[in-house]
Amino acid sequence: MKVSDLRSALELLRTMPGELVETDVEVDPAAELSGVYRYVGAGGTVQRPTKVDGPAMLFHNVKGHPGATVAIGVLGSRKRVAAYFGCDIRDVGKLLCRCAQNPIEPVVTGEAAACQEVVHYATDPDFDLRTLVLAPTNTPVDAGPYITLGMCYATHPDTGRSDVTIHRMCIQGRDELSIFLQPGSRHIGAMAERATELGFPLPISVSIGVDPAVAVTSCFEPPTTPLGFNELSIAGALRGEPVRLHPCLTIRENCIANAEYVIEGEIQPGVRVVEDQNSHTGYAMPEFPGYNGHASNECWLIKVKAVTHRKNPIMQTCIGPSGEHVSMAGIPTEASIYNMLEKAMPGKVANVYAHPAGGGKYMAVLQCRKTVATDEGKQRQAALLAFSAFTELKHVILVDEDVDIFDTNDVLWAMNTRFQGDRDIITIPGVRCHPLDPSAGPEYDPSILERGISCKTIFDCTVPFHLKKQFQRAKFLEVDPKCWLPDFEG
Ligand SMILES: [Mn+2]
Repeated sequence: MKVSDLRSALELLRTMPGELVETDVEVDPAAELSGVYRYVGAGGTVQRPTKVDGPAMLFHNVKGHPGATVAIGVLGSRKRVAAYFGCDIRDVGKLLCRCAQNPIEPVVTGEAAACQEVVHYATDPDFDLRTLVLAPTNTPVDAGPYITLGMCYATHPDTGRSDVTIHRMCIQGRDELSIFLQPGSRHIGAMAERATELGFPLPISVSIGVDPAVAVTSCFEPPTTPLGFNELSIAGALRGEPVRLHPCLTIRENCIANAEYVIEGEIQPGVRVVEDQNSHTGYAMPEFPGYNGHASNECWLIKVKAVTHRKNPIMQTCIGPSGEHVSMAGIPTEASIYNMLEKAMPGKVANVYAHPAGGGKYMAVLQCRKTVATDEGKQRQAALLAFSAFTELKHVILVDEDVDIFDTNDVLWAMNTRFQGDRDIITIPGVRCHPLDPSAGPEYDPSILERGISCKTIFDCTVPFHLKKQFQRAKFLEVDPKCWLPDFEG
């Protein structure tokens, strides 16, 4: 079954038992919808109880938005992501790594685009983003309705190179969206800063509800995708054909032709707005580490010129701290770390897992291969390389090849039987990591000079090479369980 857009991805899910649930019961997009999905399948770092690897969900009856559907959790499990990409769950990171090395650039098509079946111009007096775009408010204290899975697409004013990145965007008024661009960001943010220097607005298209290949690859970051590397070319490589773009109607920019919704607008040069200007709660929305993000006073402003969408559009959304974020942030992280390790020490690290407990960014588990005596110590070198490949990484757990890195029980088993705290923990304090880690700041400990500075730590749970014989796991007789249970799936 070929996946090329959100609808074909949902069709694939319908063929997989237990991966998609649907409801026709009315739901309020303001806090209620996310409240429901928190129990059904959010996982990740979300408040417990929640369901890890629960199903994706469709809400067909959303208060105030007749005819529209909300899809949530589409990327919420590694199993689903692997199915969209047609690979084993253990190989998703490696597959993305290969695709990043063999990109296929997107193409602009002249054919009628599905995303423009219905068109609304901001010049129409009835135009209002709040009714046109079904954006949920995730918790009662959020700044407002958020577009959480908008593929922001813009072009650098100097180089003409385009970039796709996901940013949090809050609906602020009838034709106004705030967009949070991390200061010093090397993608869309750098383009907005350059356009501001030149004194003109930056055209931006926001495509929502797209092929999962686009959603995941848009989360690649430097050094794998430096400024000027269009991540849509990795999605193209994943599909073996270019992503199809279509010209927008009101701005000089393209959008993703088969998206469910497209918002066309311009980032206003030099204008900054308060993110919670309507709610005054002080919060933005829940972020991937599992805590409420603080509202920014420095959001950029997008003046919206048009909204286009399919007939009966499907709004795709996610919960910030959910397993879905892990798929999007974590899998490209794995690809970037694996890429770096394969270049520096080919064959010495078998696989990488960006663990959900770190939101896909803070923690990685490396499966190390020690085959000769001189491999001893290379596992720690691998950890250092992983830290340099991905600056936001805080904890690296090293295990041997006989440990299943995707099975947390097995990783913790290695920590319990192949690790001594006083000799196998390596700490590297005072390194810039990530500002959303609440323990990374001077109030936590005066030795931490600034917010976002952390102690990077290696937990070496590998067996010292010379002791390998003494650490053989108890072996069972090799059998085929299907002889006893024909439906058994390992
Ligand atoms: Mn980008």
